[in-house]
Amino acid sequence: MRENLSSWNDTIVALATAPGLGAIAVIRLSGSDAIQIVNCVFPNKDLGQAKTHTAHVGKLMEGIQVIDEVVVTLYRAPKSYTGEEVVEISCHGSPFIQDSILQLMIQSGARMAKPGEFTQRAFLNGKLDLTQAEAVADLIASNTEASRKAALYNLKGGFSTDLKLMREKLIKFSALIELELDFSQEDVAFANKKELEILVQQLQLKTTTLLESFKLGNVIKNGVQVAIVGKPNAGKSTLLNTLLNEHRALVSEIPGTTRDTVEEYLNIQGVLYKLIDTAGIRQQTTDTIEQMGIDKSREKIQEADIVIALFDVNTTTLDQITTWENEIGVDKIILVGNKIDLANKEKMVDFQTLKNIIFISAKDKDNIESLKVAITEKVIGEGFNKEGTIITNARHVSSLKKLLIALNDVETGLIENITGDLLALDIRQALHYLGTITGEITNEDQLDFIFSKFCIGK
Ligand SMILES: Nc1nc2c(ncn2[C@@H]2O[C@H](COP(=O)(O)OP(=O)(O)OP(=O)(O)O)[C@@H](O)[C@H]2O)c(=O)[nH]1
Ligand SMILES: [Mg+2]
Repeated sequence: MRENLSSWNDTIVALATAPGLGAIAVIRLSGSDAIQIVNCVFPNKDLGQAKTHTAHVGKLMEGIQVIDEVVVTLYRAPKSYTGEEVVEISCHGSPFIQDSILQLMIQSGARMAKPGEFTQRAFLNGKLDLTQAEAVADLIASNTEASRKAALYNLKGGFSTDLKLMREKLIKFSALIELELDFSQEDVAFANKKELEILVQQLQLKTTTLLESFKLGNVIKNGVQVAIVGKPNAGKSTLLNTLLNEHRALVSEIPGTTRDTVEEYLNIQGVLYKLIDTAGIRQQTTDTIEQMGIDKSREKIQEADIVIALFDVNTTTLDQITTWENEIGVDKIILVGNKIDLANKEKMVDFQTLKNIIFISAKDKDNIESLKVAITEKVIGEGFNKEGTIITNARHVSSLKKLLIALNDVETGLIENITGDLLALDIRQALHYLGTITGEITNEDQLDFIFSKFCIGK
């Protein structure tokens, strides 16, 4: 069991299902008095005698008044989510009943749980490590297949398994080096410095890979920003509508129709994209509102992860396309030639000399699938289907960065052949940062911050 970091001997209660009307709702209690509190208002059976993992039907009573007929499920410590005595009351889903039961539980001695307090208790009782607890929050918040998968992988301990292995190996070395210090008079060497050097290099590589995966992890969690930019009338708003399959943005043959940006979310193959339709960019305009729109479009180009540079194949020259490519950068840009339904063959042959252009008709919804494939490839590249851990949490990134610095110090120390006591200090520092990720090393403020982001009842 982990160190007792807060006063959590009391019994907490919260609604575990979404608030509002539903067929049924679940109210959960956790703490040493959980069973007793419910037992007091559940006259049908003596729950005090009931075994763990059993369900019981009966009436919840407030004095002589029946509040609801419910199913009570018991989980006795330590075989429960939190590791404490847990009771789940499945009641009828009216908000009035939910509220009445919560009040009844509070009158009987429970207190309202803080956000994430159930999971916090699970952590404090050693049921989950910190990355797993954080994965619970991510799983609840996940809104795409990809973010669900990443969270689930971490919940199963995928991420922390990697780190724990690293930590164990390093602890072994730390112990050997500290042993040497005890025998310093006798000039013995327990730790093989060459092996330590190899281990440190492996750890550096692993840490760097984990840090790099955050780019993708962040994208999975928060969505990829895709700006659609181009000259006025290129068909940007038409493309947005086609991708979304709805008439979201205004379309007209008048250049300069879109003034402010229009943003909508789209899910392609389990990844969330934020599509941003922008005002058409032209070199010169006397219209101040249009100019403001153009400035904003340029801002969006900077901010976006991907930029779809859309051009009308009938009015655009090869030079103009090359200019776009240079300005936006090959990494970000997807070149898309629009209005192929109006194009003449000679003009199209011209464009064929440039690779990587996708030709579409936004209006006729022609070749839109190829564009979606190009978008997916751009973000995900080969990285996505690769096995392995994806970091999705900013707290982990910050600890991993510090870990990398500490590992570099160990490496430098080895090269410069520093004394054992200094080397041991650097290794301990690296161990510390590894521990802060999985929660072996933590403090109350940090925990409160992490769990405050959970919803109440989890
Ligand atoms: N023939 C044809 N017309 C298109 C196509 N895509 C867009 N259009 C037409 O081109 C005109 C301009 O389309 P919009 O989608 O408003 O263009 P925009 O790039 O958003 O223009 P601004 O908002 O002014 O910058 C409209 O009349 C569309 O119907 C296409 O693939 N083929
Ligand atoms: Mg537009």
